[in-house]
Amino acid sequence: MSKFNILVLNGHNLNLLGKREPNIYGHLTLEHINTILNQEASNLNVTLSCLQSNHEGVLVDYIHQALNHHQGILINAGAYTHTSIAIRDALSAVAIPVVEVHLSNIYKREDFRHHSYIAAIALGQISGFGVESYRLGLQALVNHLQQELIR
Ligand code: CA2
Repeated sequence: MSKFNILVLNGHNLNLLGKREPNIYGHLTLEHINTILNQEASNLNVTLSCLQSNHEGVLVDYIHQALNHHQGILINAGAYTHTSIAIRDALSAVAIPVVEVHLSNIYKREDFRHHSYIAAIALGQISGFGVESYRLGLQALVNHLQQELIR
């Protein structure tokens, strides 16, 4: 059985993690989060491609390029979560299982963060657990892919 390849996508400003607003987003850098995720991936026997962009169209391109390369997508689209029909349409178009994650609990924050364009086309959403949101999201995504294989 070949290993699942998971695309981990981070949207704009997430490259600033650990460098700004640690009261909201914590002290871990994105590089550190990716290291933790790669450790979890090796426990789960999957491989990761971790990408970040501050540009909506680049994120759409990464999603398109996932076709035939990745079996699942773990995404924190940042503020694009609340604005981007383009990213939602790209995720729908490639039809690769998606789990949406957020470091902060978006429902405890401003009203404009309460709506996600991605949630309705995702397997599920995990929000509010810091780096654990990513780890739990990866576990849920891999579990889903493994269940699909034996069905
Ligand atoms: O909680 C999350 O993970 C968010 O996706 C983060 C987004 C925010 O717009 C969403 O509503 C919730 C913002 C990412 C910005 O990241 C920064 C990191 C450090 C300093 C400043 C921004």
